[in-house]
Amino acid sequence: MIDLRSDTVTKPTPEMRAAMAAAEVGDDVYGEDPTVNRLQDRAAELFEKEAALFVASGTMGNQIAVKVHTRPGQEVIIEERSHIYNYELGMAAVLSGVTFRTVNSGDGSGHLAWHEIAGAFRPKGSDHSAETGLICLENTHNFGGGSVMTAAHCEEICGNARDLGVSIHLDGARIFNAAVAAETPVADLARYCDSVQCCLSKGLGAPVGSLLVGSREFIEEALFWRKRMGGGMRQAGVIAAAGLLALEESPKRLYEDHANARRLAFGLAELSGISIDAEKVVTNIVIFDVSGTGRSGPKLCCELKEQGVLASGFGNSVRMVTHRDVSSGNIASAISALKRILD
Ligand code: TLP
Repeated sequence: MIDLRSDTVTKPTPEMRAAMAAAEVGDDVYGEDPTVNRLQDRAAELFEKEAALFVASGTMGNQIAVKVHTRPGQEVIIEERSHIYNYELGMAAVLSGVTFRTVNSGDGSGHLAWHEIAGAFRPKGSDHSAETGLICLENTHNFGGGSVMTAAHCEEICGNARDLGVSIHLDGARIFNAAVAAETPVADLARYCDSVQCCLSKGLGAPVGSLLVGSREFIEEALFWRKRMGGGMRQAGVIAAAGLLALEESPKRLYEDHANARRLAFGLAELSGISIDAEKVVTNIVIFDVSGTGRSGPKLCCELKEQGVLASGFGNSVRMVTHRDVSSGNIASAISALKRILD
């Protein structure tokens, strides 16, 4: 099977497994796991923020951030197709008691322009409306097709938000993909954000875990919420050891996934009934419209599965994600499989 459903399917490398077996560990709830501490320190250093916290998943990192930044009854401004809004099971309502004000990014990229955010802003003190408590960004934007928000764009949003006294959380599940595509360090892509969540278990290939980074005060509060959510993981150095390798080594090879995604996108653009702007594919996510094939996304994915290719279908679209465990040969095979189905 050629598995293009997500970059979450990557398996740990032999080096990761060796590092996990040899990891020095302690009880992380006492703050005594040296490998977890090294991972957190290294993340804080890479993002040039004061502190970092190792959490079980991207969802946990994002939801802790929403909790720490907001008070119940506030509103969070967020792009309509964002992960925090769509795919975290309504947890912001459950844990933080906030509502979302979603905004559609006019250019389709998933990255809101400041004027789009400003139009949704609600000040404190209204008799009727919930005040804006937080703005969430996503880089790369998953359902924007892995699109990248530049450092300048992020800086403009953060500067304006600061003037309004609103914090910014960045869902940087794939921020290293953004950094490679933009040839910009992750620190610059997240410089003025109050917090960032970065997944180790997607393109970076670790089996488990995410990092939440921010100010010391923010991380101290985040630590309480991680524990309350059952995220105190004891000898977590066993998984943090893979995370350290993911952080140090994996970004160096992400350009290969991006090249494969482009190869895939240009191959797909040739097929009848498929609609995609291949030029817009700059990281590892390829989303294409299949309505011209007379099939829905899920239906086409069922047919692809019979041909040995796994992809995700939703509505009229299909998503394919490249990662370390798919080669350029696999990409050529996936395109041929689709061609066989459509011919
Ligand atoms: N994304 C998964 C699915 O949940 C859709 C995927 O296959 O892409 N932020 C972003 C932008 C994400 O794409 C994801 C996972 C998360 C957060 C959540 O991370 P986890 O799965 O570790 O909770």
